[in-house]
Amino acid sequence: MDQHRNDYGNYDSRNIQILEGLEAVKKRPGMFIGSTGPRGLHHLVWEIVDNAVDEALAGYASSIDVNILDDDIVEVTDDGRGIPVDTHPKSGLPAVETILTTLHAGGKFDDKTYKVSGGLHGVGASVVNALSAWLEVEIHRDGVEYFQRYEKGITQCPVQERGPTEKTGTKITFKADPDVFEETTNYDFEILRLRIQQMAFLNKGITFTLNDFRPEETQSVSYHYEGGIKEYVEYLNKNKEVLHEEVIYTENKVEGIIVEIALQYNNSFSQNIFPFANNIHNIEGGTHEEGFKMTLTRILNNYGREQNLFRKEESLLGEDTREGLTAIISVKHPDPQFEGQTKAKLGNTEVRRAVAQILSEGLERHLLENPSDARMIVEKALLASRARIAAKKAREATRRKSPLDGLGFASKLADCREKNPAKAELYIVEGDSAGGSAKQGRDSGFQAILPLRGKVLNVEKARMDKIVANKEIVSMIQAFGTGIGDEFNPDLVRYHKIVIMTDADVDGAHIRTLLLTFLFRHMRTLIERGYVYIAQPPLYKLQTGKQIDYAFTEKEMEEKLRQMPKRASVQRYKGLGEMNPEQLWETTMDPENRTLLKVTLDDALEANRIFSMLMGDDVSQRREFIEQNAEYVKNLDI
Ligand code: 1YM
Repeated sequence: MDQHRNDYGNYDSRNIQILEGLEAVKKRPGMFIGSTGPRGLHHLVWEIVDNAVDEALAGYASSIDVNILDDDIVEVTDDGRGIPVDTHPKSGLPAVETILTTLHAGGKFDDKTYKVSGGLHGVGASVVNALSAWLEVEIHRDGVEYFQRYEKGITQCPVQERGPTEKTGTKITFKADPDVFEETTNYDFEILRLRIQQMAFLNKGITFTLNDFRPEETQSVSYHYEGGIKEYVEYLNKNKEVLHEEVIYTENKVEGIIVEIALQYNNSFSQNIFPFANNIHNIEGGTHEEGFKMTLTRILNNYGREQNLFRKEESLLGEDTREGLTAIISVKHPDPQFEGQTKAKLGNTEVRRAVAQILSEGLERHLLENPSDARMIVEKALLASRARIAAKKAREATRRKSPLDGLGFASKLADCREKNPAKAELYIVEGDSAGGSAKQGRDSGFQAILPLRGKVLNVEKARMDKIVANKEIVSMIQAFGTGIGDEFNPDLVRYHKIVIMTDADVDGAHIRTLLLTFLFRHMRTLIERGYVYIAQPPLYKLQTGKQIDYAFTEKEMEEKLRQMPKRASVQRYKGLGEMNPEQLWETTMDPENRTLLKVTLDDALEANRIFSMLMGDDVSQRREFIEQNAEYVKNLDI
């Protein structure tokens, strides 16, 4: 086929440019959508939804529907003005065809309009088109219905008029190209649902509907939050005991930047601040979060001082004012600059000022109008401050003096010889007997073993002074080398693989959840950097004569049993302790054979909610979750 021939039978320089753009996307899809794995696949949906959200934020659309159809087809509809179809002066093509076939022609069509919504990649609909086996657009605009179809990004027909219409809006239907998304083209309802719900929270007043029409899994959800992020904070605090009934909410626009802030304190000890820029969660924070923290500390100190709530010499540090805080900061900026390791940190310096100004006004007013809320909040921060000072001494004991130094009171660590963190592994093992097997079975060159004997503290219910008094936690902090609290420094971590190895029973699952909760609440960066793993010991040993094999699931065991020539004996491992050192090495610790599950936190907000639920006080919520997610909990724990 002639690469440069267009659909109207001839070719021109403009068409060559389009094809070159398409080729660039197809050659390096990862550059445009991050990956061609499941993440990249779902990203296609977000690119199209973002355009619909922009139309809604501009005030023209009120409903956005996402439908998953059979055969991995997705359909996104809005009730906005419809993408324009008139001829675009530069390309000489209809506007709709231009935005669907030209790279970077997304919303910045002319400088009058700007995209508010837009993912990390923010590459626009043309990339989705290029990476789709086919894509169809249906437009209802000015009383006429229009249609166009593309295959692998190439226009199949001129824009067609299909007759009169009463509605207005845009529908884009596409099928991801299986030649590009080789791993999978199957959409995960839960991934789509979570992000759509989040978009509904972040963009108040818009109705989002997600329908799964696939025959096996027909289901449907709809979200509409009149209160926006105020309702988001209520939702995040749902399983917690709140300190004041009303969520503090403030919103304004300065220098073209829209800022919305919602916050509410609960009686827990963890801080949960979630900053967003243009609907993207910035896990590394940035200027909006800095402006927020700075201002919160200043305002609460001022209030406490003015109301004589402090003992003399007393003042609040930032961390004191964030204990038990749930907050959403959402800014919408015409030209966001992202930086940091994951490009998920907001860099625009003017945002710091905008957030500071808007939070100052809103929070000061709320405190003055609600003196009982104000008192509760400042007193909670004061308690945190006093506990911090009390904890300081205890924490000093957790510092390692030198790597060779005896580890103080709690050392059960069997360290490895490797000193390069990138090559060193730490196994955290439940129980002394399993710890013993692991110590004998390991390769002491690069594998360290830390057996846990006592009960791991539930940090969800403990303040720092109690945390640093827990022997098991202290021995972990010492082994990691990172410190904790305001001294926490992930760059000092001594192992880039921290492997949790517990029994495959209920107690093991409980200990694992406690450990993950600790890491999530106090060492989250280690998880974000991909240093935390879960070991997968086998559940069964199959033996015929001298031949031994292992199975990790019941299904695998049955299958292997069937394939064995003679009758085999089956042993179900109840604990790690039942394996001898060689078996433990072979099945679970040998890098050549083992499987490790990496713990990821794709959605820190959801993980946060789940941890609060699993570890908090509300038993009925927890039971319901476990019943609904039994399989999931068994496999991944979070
Ligand atoms: C299902 C996806 O893309 N909706 C959508 C897109 C546009 C408009 C309306 C729109 C924008 C403008 C004027 C404007 C876009 N138009 C363009 C471009 N839904 C979906 N709804 N009229 C309609 O920005 O001025 C880009 S996106 F460039 F053609 F105007």
